[in-house]
Amino acid sequence: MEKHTIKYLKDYRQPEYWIDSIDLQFDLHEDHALVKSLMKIRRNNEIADAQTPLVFDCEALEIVSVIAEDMILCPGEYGHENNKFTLFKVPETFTLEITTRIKPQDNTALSGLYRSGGTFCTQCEAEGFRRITCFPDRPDVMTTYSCIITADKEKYPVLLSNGNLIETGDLDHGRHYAHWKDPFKKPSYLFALVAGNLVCIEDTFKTCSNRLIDLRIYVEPENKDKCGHAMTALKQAMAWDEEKFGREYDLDLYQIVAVNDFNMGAMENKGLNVFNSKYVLASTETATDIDFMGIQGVIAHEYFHNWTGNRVTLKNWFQLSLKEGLTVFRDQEFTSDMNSRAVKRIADVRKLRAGQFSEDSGPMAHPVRPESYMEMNNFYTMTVYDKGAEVIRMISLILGSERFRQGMDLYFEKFDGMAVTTEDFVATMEEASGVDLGQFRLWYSQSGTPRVKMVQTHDLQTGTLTLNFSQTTPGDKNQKEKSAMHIPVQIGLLDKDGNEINNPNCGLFHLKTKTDSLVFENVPEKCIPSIFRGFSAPVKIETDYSDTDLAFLMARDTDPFNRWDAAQQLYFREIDRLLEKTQKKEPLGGVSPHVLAAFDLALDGAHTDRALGAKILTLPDENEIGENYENIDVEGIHRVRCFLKQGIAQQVRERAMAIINECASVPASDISFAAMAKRSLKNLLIAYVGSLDTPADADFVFEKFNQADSMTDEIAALTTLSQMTTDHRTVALERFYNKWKKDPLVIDKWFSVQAVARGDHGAGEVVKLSGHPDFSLKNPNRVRSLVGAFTFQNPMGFHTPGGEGYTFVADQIIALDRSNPQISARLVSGFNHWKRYDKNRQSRMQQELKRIITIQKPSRDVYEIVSKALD
Ligand code: 0A1
Ligand code: ZN
Repeated sequence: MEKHTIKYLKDYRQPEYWIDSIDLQFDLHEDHALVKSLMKIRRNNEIADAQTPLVFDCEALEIVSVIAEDMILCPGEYGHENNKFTLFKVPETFTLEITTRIKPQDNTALSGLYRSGGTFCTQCEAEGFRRITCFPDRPDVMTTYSCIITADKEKYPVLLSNGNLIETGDLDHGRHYAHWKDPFKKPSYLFALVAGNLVCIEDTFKTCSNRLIDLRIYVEPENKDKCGHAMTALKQAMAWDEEKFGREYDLDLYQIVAVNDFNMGAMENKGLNVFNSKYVLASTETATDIDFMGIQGVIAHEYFHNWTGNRVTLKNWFQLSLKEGLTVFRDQEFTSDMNSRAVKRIADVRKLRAGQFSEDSGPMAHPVRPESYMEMNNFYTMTVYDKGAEVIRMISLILGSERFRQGMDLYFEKFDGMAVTTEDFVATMEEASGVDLGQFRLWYSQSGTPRVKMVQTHDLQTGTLTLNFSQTTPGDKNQKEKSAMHIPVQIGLLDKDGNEINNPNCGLFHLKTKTDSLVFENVPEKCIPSIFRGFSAPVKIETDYSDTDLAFLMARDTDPFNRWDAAQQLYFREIDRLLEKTQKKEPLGGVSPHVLAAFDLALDGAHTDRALGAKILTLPDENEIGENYENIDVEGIHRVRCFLKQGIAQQVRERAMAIINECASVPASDISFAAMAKRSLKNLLIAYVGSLDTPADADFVFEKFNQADSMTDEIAALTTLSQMTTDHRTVALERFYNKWKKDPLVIDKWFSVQAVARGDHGAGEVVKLSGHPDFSLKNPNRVRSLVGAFTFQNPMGFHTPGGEGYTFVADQIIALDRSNPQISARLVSGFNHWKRYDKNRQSRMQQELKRIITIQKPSRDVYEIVSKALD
């Protein structure tokens, strides 16, 4: 087996040579591309001397020529092995010209220069630039880039790169060229090039200092009418960053290109973002409200990177959260300001609990600032992104918004144009605020999710209410023993009527030791504490609330997040009770009256805030439920969740019908938040009704499907139908396919709907779909829509006791690993928690993991995840 080496943060050294400038020339052809790179190189005298060889990264490159200071070098005069290019002796400063030949048309890994349909495009983060040319491909080498692209004019009329367009012109043989220059120094991961037959929609934005910026979104001609929402979002993001963070855009041009084949969501290349078309293209016929929100969020995310990531960049990849955690925090705040803060917070916390908490308790657990990695692409994780954002959120809470802003201003002032670390960020926050974040730094270095327990003692006689807190974090491979964290707990007290009690100890409590108590005086009457308001820290919370307390908080808490969270706890408890019964083979009886009453009350509340109402009325999904248990009972969880959903549906059917009708009138073209809220409440209630699965309900949902005039309603009805036993199911799926077969983003949805439905029927349907002519392992979106959705969102199907689901996914992983290791490795994590299942499933999953790792030459990406899972 090939040995894959591990890189350690502790081994970080400065680069030995700086590249002050690079002039790139790309000659693009159908069967190859020639890349000429002319670099001005300067020794880093702080750590290198005349004996220090120059070592560049290179991968999958053919070196055509090397010229150092006008001298042509022959192959013996430089080294080229093990993905390194070496010059053994070089002067202090010199120019080096390297020409490489690459094959974009064969690049199925979608890293480096590749083709998506008829378009050439690049993806250089994290280490793709080395697949284009020899270079010190690390983020602390910051260079000024120019780029000349030549290509056939008819096939590739649009030629783009970073920065400003300097010149264009025609060449012989029907070719043409464009010359781009980026005035800002940048690391190689932010380089980008696009060449294709694209059209653009244009707009402008006037900055706070009255500069007019040209905005362009490039897409394939047939999609030109689907870019309006993305453009609106871009302008909203530009205005918001000026207002909230004082950040103005710096170039005169901002370009976005949408491509169909992309490994991730989007990429923040300087002045030339490349996007997965899923996060650009939208019309109300083809995109759901969730898609619209996703586009707004991702467009903003990439835009915000211009300051948090590009102008201030990373010293090394271990610091990834410096840009990603911070930028996610910024995009979350943006979305909150544009829509509803509570609803956004609930969505983010759900994602964190289901995804990041589970990562934190599995074999891939790592701190927000990882200490080692085998393959960097495996560390674009929820821990780095989402827990990273929580860490920034806690800093802003601890400092307060004013001092946080001062800290951010100082951060930009001190580090503009530099490559820095999370430590630089935290130290700057301390410097600007005077707040000690010493213990807080553990959030960056210690992995795992802390558990906080709160027990109340209330002496009504003395009027003393004490909240006794304790915290523990389970040990793992990163640290066997965990230290106590600095955990900010946002607290309020509610009297029996739901009014806020004004007590000096309300507000922010800093839990810093293993145990601590917070004592409230002058509380002579029964009251309910509301803790971790707004989810003030990314921890697992255990409390001594009674069911009545939870129902009270669900109905009355002034903090909307905690109203939702109380509902979740109430559902979890009910599910736990039912689960115990199934495990003891006792009859389930009925749903507890207090749960039904609480649900009914929440339906009342949904009239005033539909979006929040829809969230409160949504049951946790099977993965979220499973996350509460060390040993996961796949069938039990499925069974009791269905039981609970049907029990509720029976009880509220009449009222649900009334609300569904009430919400039916909203026009499809209305994508205001209020309109989206109506649709989400309506479709949630249709799903409850559909869960009853009677012929009459099936007719009702089928009618909704046929009447739908927006993709939101159409896909919602189709999803509900696809979980029912009715014959309408087949008709609807077929009708949907025929209607949308020309639109790949909609067909992705068609695959997903089926991938997540009917897990209790086994994996057969999904296996069959993988043979559908529209299924392909070449397109990452398609893989995610079928195999990803099945693996991660269909626990019953994936964990089919006979192991067919495991075998199917492992087959896909093995096949994909040869073409696209990044996407393949993502799927492996479906097996990460194999030790938490029953013996039969454990051994089947283990067997598949072993099969994957014993294939000939597994990629570094897949090898790292599988070996950690098996360890
Ligand atoms: N920096 C991008 C995400 C991204 C990361 C890696 C990629 O290729 C391996 C591509 C995109 C972001 O945070 O949006
Ligand atoms: Zn990002």
